[in-house]
Amino acid sequence: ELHYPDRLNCAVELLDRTADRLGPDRPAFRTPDGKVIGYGELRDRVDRIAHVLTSNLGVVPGNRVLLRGPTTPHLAACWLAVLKAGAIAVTVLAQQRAAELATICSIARVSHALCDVRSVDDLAKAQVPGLRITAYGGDAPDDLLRLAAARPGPYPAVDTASDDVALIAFTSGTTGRPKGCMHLHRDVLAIADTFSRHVLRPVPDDVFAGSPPLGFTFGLGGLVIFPLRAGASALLLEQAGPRQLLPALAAHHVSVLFTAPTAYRVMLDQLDTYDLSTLRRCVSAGENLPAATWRSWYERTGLRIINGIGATELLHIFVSAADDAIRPGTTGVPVPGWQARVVDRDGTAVPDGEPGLLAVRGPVGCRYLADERQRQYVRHGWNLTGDTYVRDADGYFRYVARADDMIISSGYNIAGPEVEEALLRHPEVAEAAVVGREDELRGRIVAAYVVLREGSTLPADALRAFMKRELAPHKCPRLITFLPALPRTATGKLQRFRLRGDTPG
Ligand code: 3SK
Repeated sequence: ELHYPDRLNCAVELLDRTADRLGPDRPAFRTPDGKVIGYGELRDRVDRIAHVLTSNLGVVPGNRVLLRGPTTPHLAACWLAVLKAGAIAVTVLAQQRAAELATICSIARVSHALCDVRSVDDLAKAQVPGLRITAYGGDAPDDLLRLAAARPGPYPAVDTASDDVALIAFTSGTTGRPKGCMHLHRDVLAIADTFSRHVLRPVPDDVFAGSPPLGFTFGLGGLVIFPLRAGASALLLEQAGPRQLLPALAAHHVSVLFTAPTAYRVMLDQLDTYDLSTLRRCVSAGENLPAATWRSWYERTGLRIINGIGATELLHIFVSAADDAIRPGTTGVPVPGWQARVVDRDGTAVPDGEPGLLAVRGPVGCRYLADERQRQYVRHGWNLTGDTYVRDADGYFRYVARADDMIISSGYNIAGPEVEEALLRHPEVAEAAVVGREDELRGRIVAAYVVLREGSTLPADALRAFMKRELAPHKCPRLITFLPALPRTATGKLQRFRLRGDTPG
């Protein structure tokens, strides 16, 4: 069990303690142009920003401060400064536009915003009453970084309680109105002291990098919280698509990679051109990792991808596996400090080998901000993630589908992801999504949406014939549609409801 003192400011623990322990010159952040920001320089920057927040902008402990911008050391410094000032960081994605930002600001009662100068327009368009927006990274005399340069150095961090709210992370899931998930100062440390400490086991020489943005807790953990807690450094990339990632990994000697299954698939096509010899940990989350992707990556790199399931509601990853304990095709076992089980709709555990709902509990719990959906997510003290899983006799958890992605066709229960895995085994298939579509005769039919690899002209009939060799006839897609790209959320999750033709619920 994790024990934290009653008074705790997680920014002090992540930044000041590490700077004191390892020295100010130890690299904290790196940028693609080769700049290195040491822990001492980062602390100085954070403290000056915290002074601006308090003295120039009138931020007081408990204020909610929205943070918006591409993944840069400035954004990370703003996040740390907000926490040091005892305020609450509300992280959003660069892709979120005016209407969604307005909803988020209203739900979280945001009073201030720190926004990269390049992303100010949409926020201004949101016209949030009373919102004080301060831009950073521009030339204006009142630019946050200019104001910060004029402030004194050390800032005495606000003495927060370990169970004060530190951040509100928004999720709209794959559908629906955004939900704000409140996380405490101790939660921020808990994800580092469970998943990162036991599964990643980082060392100070590690260089972290990856594609998830800091507005997604997958990225905030992997690119800020975990490296700082370990005294390691992170390469922060504004452009981190699969094609930008590979050259950056090679050029900056990255050792710990965070990205999503699709990026691993895309990178497989170009691996030969790059020297990835410094890479030692590859984490995949955000979506189910197909076993075929795991195997190809292992064959080509000798690296075993660390699969994991996490949730914004629980801040980071809670089921995963490390090193030799990894079993391809499964997500893993509960991360030390976490418990997981598979239950039926009444919350009763189902026998091993049978599908049911994934229920987890651990050091971080779901706390929706003023949202009645809390009652659906937390039942009998367990968090229900909305995923269907099977636990095998060895205690390994295997993903079946999102609970609402099971397709019932002619009385058969078909898991969309199983059909997607089979499609992905075809060498010309780059991405696949499978949903149930209404059908008068069968209730629903299996419909596949497929993105082919560049240059492929594979006909639907050839893919149909391939699928007949891979799967039982009732699981084979009756409808195959080729698309140039699949619809995804800003955090890269597939929006199956769009393919089903549903309206978001
Ligand atoms: O939503 C997810 O899938 C996720 C994965 C890892 C860490 C955090 C999150 C939110």
